[in-house]
Amino acid sequence: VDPDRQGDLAVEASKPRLKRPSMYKVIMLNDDYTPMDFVVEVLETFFRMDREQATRVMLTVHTEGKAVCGVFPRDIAETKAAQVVDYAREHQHPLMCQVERA
Ligand code: NFA
Repeated sequence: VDPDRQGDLAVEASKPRLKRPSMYKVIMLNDDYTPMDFVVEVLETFFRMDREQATRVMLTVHTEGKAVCGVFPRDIAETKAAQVVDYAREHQHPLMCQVERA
């Protein structure tokens, strides 16, 4: 085989295994103790929401029990959920997030 053609043959020999990453929801759960303004700050900081959007999502969690904060590839969803929970713990708040397949 002409060495200059080897790369092309290798490409033909392997299937194009590109797939879009599976997406995961970061879901925030209500609790009785975390202050509303802290939740708004978390949503602004970790999910890049503006004040109005963050307030809306916070109130949805408060009244409905939970809400989706965002949808991300798995690693990013897991990292954001962990960052939120770690940050809440640093401030002695019981705020919880969970990750589930979108
Ligand atoms: N339920 C909390 C309160 O009344 C506010 C809250 C909202 C907590 C969203 C967690 C998530 N202080």
